[in-house]
Amino acid sequence: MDLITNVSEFEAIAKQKLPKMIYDYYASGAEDEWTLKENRNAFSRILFRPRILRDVSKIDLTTNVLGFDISMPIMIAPTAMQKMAHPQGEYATARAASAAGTIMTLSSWATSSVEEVASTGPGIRFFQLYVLKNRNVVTQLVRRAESAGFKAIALTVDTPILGRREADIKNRFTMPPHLIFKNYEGLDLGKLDKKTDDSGLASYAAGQVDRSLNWEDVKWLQTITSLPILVKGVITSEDTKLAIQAGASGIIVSNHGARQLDYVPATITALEEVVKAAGGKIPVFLDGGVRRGTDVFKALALGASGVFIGRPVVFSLAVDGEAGVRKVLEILHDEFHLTMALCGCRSLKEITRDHVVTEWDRPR
Ligand code: FMN
Repeated sequence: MDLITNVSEFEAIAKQKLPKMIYDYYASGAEDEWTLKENRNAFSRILFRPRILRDVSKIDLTTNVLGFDISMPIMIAPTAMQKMAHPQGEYATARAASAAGTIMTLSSWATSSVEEVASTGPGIRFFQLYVLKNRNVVTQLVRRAESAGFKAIALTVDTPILGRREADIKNRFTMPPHLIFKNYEGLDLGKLDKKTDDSGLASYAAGQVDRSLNWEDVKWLQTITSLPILVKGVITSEDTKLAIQAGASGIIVSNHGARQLDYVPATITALEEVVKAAGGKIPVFLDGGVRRGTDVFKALALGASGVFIGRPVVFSLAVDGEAGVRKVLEILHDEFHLTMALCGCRSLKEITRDHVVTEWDRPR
């Protein structure tokens, strides 16, 4: 691992180490994977306008998210079933996030429960919620997350039905038999169906996820928890306004790592529309394709309050467990620090729209 110098290198090594069915599940996107490529490519259409001679001998990367101080604006997105990548799975991710002083978001479909993740020690953690048809299960789980010390709910709103991930269909994806959705242990919901003629996860989601989810439910969620709610999966100004009206405490501009609707824009392209509609009322975060410190800077310059990373976590887990995830967070931290220095910014507040020029800007 000593020779790894950037985040993307973890993927190639993970591909060699993981069984094909598991690697494909982590790596793939929906249908033509146009959005998957675009999530990365769009960052390359944003260039810097660095400022020079600004005394960058001291640089402060710290920030505050929903009232919590963290070391850098780089956090961990929820990704399901991390024990497929490494036996320590979510435990390793939680420890790495906490060592780096940043936030981990635990998936509803994790292979470790909210209580188990809490038992790894102190750390600021969010819980990602899939709303199931069985609202009793949802209510109990949200309350368990709250009691286990989780600080916010990231409500995923882009998945009424699972996107068509062709690799999973071809592989007849299913969770290895020794693993379960640990948050649902003891309920009838812990396991994926045995072999289906489809993706096992797609069939599971079709059976359990509540497709009737709507804005009223965002209000309902606030009646069962006092935790702040981040709406994860907004990419338009219209929905940003509705999220604010529904009482959201923040928005995550996300296309689910390009695993849901193909041919939606890259999140970095959709970001400014959402930021403008939010009008500073609530913070806007971004995930999707963040692999470089320069990507983090670009997102902040376009108005994000922070970013989340998904695949780099599962790939680095596969390479070296907790140490792998620590290394990914360290590389991104150091690259972001460097970008700030070379752009002449000493704190996140100094990062402005004028530090970048995008392909969609008018010529200056
Ligand atoms: N998003 C959720 O809201 N809940 C999940 O359980 C979940 N599982 C995921 C599993 C995998 C393997 C991947 C790649 C993504 C998953 N996502 C899930 C989406 C991520 O939270 C995030 O939006 C996305 O991975 C960010 O893009 P990136 O992978 O390019 O960083």
